[in-house]
Amino acid sequence: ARATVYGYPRQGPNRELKKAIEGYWKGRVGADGLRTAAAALRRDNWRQLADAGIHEVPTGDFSYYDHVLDTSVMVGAVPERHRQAVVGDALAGYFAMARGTQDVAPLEMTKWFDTNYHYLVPELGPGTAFTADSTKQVAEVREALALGHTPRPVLVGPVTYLLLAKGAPGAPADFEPLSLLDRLLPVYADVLADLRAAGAAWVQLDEPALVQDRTRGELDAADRAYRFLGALTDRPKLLVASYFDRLGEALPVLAKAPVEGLALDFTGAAAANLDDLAAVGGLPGKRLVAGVVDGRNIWINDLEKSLATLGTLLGLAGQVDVAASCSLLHVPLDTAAETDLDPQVLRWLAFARQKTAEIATLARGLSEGTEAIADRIAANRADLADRAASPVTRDPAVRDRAAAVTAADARRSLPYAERAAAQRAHLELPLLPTTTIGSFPQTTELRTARADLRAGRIDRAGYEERIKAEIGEVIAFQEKTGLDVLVHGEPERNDMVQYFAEQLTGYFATQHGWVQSYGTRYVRPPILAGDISRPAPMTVRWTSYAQSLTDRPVKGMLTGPVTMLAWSFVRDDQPLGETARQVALALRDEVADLEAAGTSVIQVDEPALRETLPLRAADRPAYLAWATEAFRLTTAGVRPGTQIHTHMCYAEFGDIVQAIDDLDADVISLEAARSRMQVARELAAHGYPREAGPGVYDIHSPRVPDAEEAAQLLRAGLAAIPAERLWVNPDCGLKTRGWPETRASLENLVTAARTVRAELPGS
Ligand code: THG
Ligand code: ZN
Repeated sequence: ARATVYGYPRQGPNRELKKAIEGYWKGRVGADGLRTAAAALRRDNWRQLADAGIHEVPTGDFSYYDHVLDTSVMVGAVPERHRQAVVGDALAGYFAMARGTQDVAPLEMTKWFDTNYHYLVPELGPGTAFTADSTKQVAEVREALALGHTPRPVLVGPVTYLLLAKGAPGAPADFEPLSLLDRLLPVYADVLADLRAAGAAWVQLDEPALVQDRTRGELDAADRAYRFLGALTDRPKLLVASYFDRLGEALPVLAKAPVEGLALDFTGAAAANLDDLAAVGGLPGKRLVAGVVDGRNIWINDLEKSLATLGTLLGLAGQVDVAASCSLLHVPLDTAAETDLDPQVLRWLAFARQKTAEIATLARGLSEGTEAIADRIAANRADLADRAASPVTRDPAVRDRAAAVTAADARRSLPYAERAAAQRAHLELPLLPTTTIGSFPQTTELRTARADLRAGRIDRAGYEERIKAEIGEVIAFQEKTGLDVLVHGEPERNDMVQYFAEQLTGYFATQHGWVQSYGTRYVRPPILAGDISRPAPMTVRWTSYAQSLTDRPVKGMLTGPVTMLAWSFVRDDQPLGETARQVALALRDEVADLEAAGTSVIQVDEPALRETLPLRAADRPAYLAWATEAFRLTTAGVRPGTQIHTHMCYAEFGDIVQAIDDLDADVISLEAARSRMQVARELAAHGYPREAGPGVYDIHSPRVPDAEEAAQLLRAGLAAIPAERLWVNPDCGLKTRGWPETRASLENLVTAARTVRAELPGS
């Protein structure tokens, strides 16, 4: 058995890649400088992998921005509007596709399956003509060979590529990108021939889209694709890789395809692949790459359990190799950089570098017998036992409280209609009330103040003076502009998850645990390691301070339990629903404290509710049940007159409208400006009974909508939702925007609300 990985973090130990690319964008680094920096990072990664005992290193997984975008370039799927830029300067054109320019919009970005990584959506149409450009893939193979490695190029497979694409602007509404398969396959054939000529013995084709529910037609397309590619004579050996779940109905298709290898995920629920594989008679004579190390969470592997799985698999394939379940792109680089983390907790963690070592150890154990790795197994057993028995992971008070939760705890005391009357009397808001989503611009001064505090250049009192001054300005601006429900602007928060994680017992923060979210943007997901409790109020002080400056209601702002889990590394030793319940109870206390301090409007954001939806429909009801229960547990303890808001920001709500309803929030704000209020119509079609604020201002662009444009969106909203239940707000928080466009846009938003109010019957 050999050890292998499908991909490695791209950024480098100190996010050197981010710095080089952003430097190139600002003109501080030339194209050659960027290429040199990137080559050095690839060299260091391959060296690290080879030294750890990885025998075939991945190539082509590196990217300046995104590997799906790289695939679009590889197959020549460059949208018309980016052609000119690409022809002029390939690198500049590449970034034009990724980020847009003054004149052209970028490709759309969306979530990579249920991870927090975002890819650029290929735009294809009936007229798309694919052409092979294997330059990048071939160059990386040559580079790795020159450094003495055995490269295995990793490509997005043709079926997944098409299933992730969308119709280009102007394509017929019923256009299906998968209909282009027969045109795309010869281009893959050209690339495979080039890779063989360059010296690649194996190529990996990633097909994670096949772990989702697929139609017969889509499974047939996969069958056709791999019969075509398998039948080619001028090609390397093919390893088709699946990950993020079990292959299900696609397993028999790929098992009988004329390819030399298959990679399967055996972690978590995907362990069902084991029985499924046995049921199809295994992979006789083929290579099976077994993903037994969790590639997207950060806990150490249970080596003995993995060895047992691997042992079973030995009887099911010609050759069994060991890998992580997916690319290591989704975990931070190295626990050794975490010098501030509790050393006990550190022993429970494996980042990319440690996972690589685990994979190599398992491969050795499989080949040479467990005695060869006896010392590792003993140490692993001790670390696992330490974690299981630690008071960090088991706090009896938290467990007793969670076990005592009743259905009534997750139910408001009165139905919406009666609450709404109490809230109307209490809040005295006009029709079409105006508000914002919570955050105001995170200025350079604020970031600098936080960095100064961390570095000891200013003390806590100095920092807090800065925050107070900012809150004062944000409140004064909102009063002057005429907004109805105000916010404090969140100047004290770095990230909406990290800020709370830092204050909850059971959570641990990293210093260098960066994970790519998109392009050069990274997040540092906190680690939810233990039972969760809240030692002290987290937000009451700043919310109360803001309320002391105004007579209008100031909204309290919290991140909901589902999003707290979705954007963290979550413990894997108990069901997610139990962890969500603990977080919900901690947040419930925060809600109670806010209410007791006089906050009558409290918003609990759940932007991640949609993105964590399980990949397979059969798994969704159970997820939605615990997710909505956790939200209700967070919010249901308040008085009828206290108004609960929530916020979500994804374009596709269609498949979770019922879940949105089940949250029983009094008011929901949603992203809607780009889709011209489509969400409002979807809510109306569902019969959504409560209040909603479909966004009338697209905050993802610096463009300022004028008052008439916002008024028109509002009128479109009114066509779906009656005035008594319609709110006026932007699409999302304003933290990524600058002050000038924020000021102008919110002034126009208030003007629009006033204009449309005056048009209402009876006014
Ligand atoms: N927080 C977390 N996850 C998220 C988002 C978030 N996932 C989805 C979405 N929002 C991703 N969006 C972004 C937007 C900006 C940045 C990262 C993810 C970003 N990062 C800074 C950077 O890379 O320079 C670092 C920020 C920091 O200092 O922490 O700008 O809002 N958890
Ligand atoms: Zn949002």
